[in-house]
Amino acid sequence: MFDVDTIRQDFPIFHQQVNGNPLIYLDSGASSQKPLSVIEAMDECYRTYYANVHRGIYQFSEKSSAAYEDARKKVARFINARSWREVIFTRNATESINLVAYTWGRQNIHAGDTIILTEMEHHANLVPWQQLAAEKGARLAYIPVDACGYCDMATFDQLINDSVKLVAVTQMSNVLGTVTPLGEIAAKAHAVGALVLVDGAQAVPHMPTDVQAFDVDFLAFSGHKMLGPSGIGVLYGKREILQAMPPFLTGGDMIRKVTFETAEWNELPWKFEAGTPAIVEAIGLGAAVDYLNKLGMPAIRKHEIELTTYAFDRLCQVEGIHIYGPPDPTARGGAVAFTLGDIHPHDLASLLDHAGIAIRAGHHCAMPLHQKLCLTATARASFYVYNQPSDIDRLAEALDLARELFGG
Ligand code: C6P
Repeated sequence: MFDVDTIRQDFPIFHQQVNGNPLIYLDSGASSQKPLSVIEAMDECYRTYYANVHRGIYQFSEKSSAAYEDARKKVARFINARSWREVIFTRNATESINLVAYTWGRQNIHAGDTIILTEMEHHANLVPWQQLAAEKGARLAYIPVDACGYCDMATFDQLINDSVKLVAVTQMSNVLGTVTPLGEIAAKAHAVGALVLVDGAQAVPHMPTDVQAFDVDFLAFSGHKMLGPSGIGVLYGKREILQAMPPFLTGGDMIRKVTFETAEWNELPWKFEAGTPAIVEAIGLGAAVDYLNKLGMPAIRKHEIELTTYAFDRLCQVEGIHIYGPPDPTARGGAVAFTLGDIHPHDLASLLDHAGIAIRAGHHCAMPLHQKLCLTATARASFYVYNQPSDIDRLAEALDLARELFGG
């Protein structure tokens, strides 16, 4: 059984009150809270064995290096990569996607090529491709999102042809919650010789991930949304593709040999990790992976479906609410964007904050999607392992109160 009361005991942040109320944290889509095991793993490193990695021939450096590389192996197993060499540590999902755009993209995208995205991409998986397309004379095409928030796969079938070199899609929308049909997209993209990059920033923390089952070429995600610290992200890439790519940043650690004239690159994954990496953050991410594995990713997904089902039932009782995205909780994640009458989402968020309820309001870095929905902003509640139905009750009660106050 998924025991939220026990799980909450592991998160020090919930041992306090906000304005005299228990904290109701409904913004894990932006960043998750951290369990004690993550905080302690990082604290232990700083207190007892911290040193730079891959450099020192002394005990602490060897221990730090082993812990850093052990974290990589945990991440590789977590996403079912064929090898730990396919896991590159970056700062976040944004940097992971930029890495691909600047290296593979600059090498492989040419004038007349097409890059397919969806209409619900986060700016992190949109702006780098806009930049690349403008530089190379390539074209962006979008899989439309229908009125219920589902991908229009019939249009995808029309878009996919020999000019397509990359399909870069979110696995789960941070606004609509929509889960993208990755298997179908990857099969059809590969059939025309295109590569598939998946923005897993919202999905990897919330459901089992298997890069081999989906046969994706690149997967980008961030540690801070999956109980780990900020400052650490992951780029997974198929080994043969990573091997053929030029490096992203150059400098220390990513080289094998340097002369006054030239340099040879290190082997994978270090070829893409120039300079001193986020050592302690990687160790924290490893501890987060341990924690998620202990709960079990299938159980985490089940809990999220149950919470989302409850949220739809309960929030729909709030007069004037409009919830965006697929109504089927099994076809979506637990990011629930909504509007309440004509109350501005920022006003809603700040009113809820007084009651100790943290939600996000704005365009959630998905401005084109909001333009399509004819909205400037939405309010968004997003759930994770420490949320429970009573959090949604509190949210619904606060929204009722907001409607009375603002007359929305
Ligand atoms: N979305 C949200 O509140 P970074 O910032 O690099 O860790 O993650 C970027 C990112 C990429 N893709 C998706 C689908 C995302 O949701 C995010 C981050 C946060 O929705 C902050 S804007």
